[in-house]
Amino acid sequence: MNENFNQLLSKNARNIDKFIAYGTAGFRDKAIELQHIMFRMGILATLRARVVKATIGVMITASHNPEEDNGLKLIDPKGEMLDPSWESICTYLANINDKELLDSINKLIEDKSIDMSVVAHVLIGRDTRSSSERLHKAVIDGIQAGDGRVNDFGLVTTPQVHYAVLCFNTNEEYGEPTEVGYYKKLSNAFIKLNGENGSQIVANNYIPSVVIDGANGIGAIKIKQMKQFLGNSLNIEVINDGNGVLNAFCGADFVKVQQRAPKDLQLEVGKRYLAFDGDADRIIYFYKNQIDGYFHMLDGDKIAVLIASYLKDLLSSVQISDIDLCIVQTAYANGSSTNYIENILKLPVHCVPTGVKHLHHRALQADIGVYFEANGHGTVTFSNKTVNRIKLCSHETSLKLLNFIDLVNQTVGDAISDMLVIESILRSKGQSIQDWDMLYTDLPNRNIKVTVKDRNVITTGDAERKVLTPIGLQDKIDAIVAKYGPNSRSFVRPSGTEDAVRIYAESTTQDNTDSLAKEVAKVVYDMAYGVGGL
Ligand code: NG1
Ligand code: ZN
Repeated sequence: MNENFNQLLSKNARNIDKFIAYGTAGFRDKAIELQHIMFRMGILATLRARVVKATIGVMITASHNPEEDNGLKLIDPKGEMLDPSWESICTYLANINDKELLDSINKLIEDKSIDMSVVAHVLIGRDTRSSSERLHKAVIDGIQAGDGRVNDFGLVTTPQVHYAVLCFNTNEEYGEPTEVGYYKKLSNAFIKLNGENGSQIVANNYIPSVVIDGANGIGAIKIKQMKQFLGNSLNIEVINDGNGVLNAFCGADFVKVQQRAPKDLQLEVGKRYLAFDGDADRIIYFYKNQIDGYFHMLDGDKIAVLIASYLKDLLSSVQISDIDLCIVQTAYANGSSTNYIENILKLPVHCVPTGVKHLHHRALQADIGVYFEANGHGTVTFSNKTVNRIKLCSHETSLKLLNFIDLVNQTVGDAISDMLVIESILRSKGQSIQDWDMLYTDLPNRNIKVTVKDRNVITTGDAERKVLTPIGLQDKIDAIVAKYGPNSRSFVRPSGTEDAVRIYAESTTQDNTDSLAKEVAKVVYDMAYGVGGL
């Protein structure tokens, strides 16, 4: 450790005696409680970098959560989420006393036989939260305490850090590990697919203009920077671009959970809208329907279906048919989407627990894995074998596929990349957002949460679709669901990012769905507070 270790430690002392765990998306809590965690994770990042002998990433963000929250995610060498086997080490280091810290680090070095002479290269980025700058300094202190080398990306989106980590670790084969490199790679691919003057060219029902709700976050800043690289290929208007409060009544999470447009936005028929979340790794599309005049939303499920059906068509036109193309979802996927994928698209669909790491991991097992959480976080992974097969293919459409692959940020869900992917597909199909929406009709659904004393009393199985403990809770949920008839479904699970239990319900009408969600929430509440005999 660095000779100034104690000095750096005292700058970032642990003043809060509260347990915090590395959850679904790393650490996430009130920003004022995170200083010591950031410092310790900076140290840990240097150790992880030495173990894997590669560049590691750190992103400071609390994504779609409120401005006063913050968080930290660690990014492994291929740009993927931290290896789950290290999550317990993170949790352990985050919760010990300052006095135990140095000994614990030395023990970890010994246990894992970490070669401290290896150069530890850590790439770091942060979002626009007012606390992010201070917390970012704490991570840098940690990296210095661990004698690591910092590569400071400053203000960036989460997917930009994932992208850059992979670029470093592939010797730039994946792209240039800079922000400009990111913009160039994506813009070049988009322009090749859509034309330099795409913004002037209407393709049947496709109009080349979008309105982006930037959630008052980093995505708004970055898409504006990217405009100069995209040139005339797409018309982009950005709203909620930083003048308001981050994620407040706007952004992808607000639109998805509230099932309505961002506050103060008067939707116009014929316009295509989309919302990013606070760190630009989620995207949700929406519009005002010409026929019924209502707000309609196209979520991660509909995005996955659009992308998978497009890829299926392209693969068949280049005559590559024996490819394992699959879609990965979570229990939150709308039942209509799963039904459409299985029965109309006729593609395999896999359900995994919530959290991108689970989806990403399953997608990597396929030749082409399309994965999306219903909340709009997702991407596509292509195996090297598949990319090589497409490269060897002489059919002219294969070039289109290769450009498409370049447009995808394969490391993680990326709102900017996903938007460009979706826009390219809609243009290629000559479709409006309304045409796309007509693929299937979502079952009415509701997502609510109940605050409980200890969310971890609930454990789940079957990809979170069934409660294992407390015993008896699942029977109660089953009995409630049965009252609502076919196509009704509900499940509960402890959130990995908030002190809450989430309740999901789906049924044939919105009224039934809301009442189903409330009934299930009530049994969870009663269970948590000792009412109802569980
Ligand atoms: P939790 O709080 O574990 O439900 C939420 C999202 C996840 C994921 C993480 C990380 C829902 C229902 N859950 O996790 O999908 O995106 O945040 O941001 O949307
Ligand atoms: Zn996010």
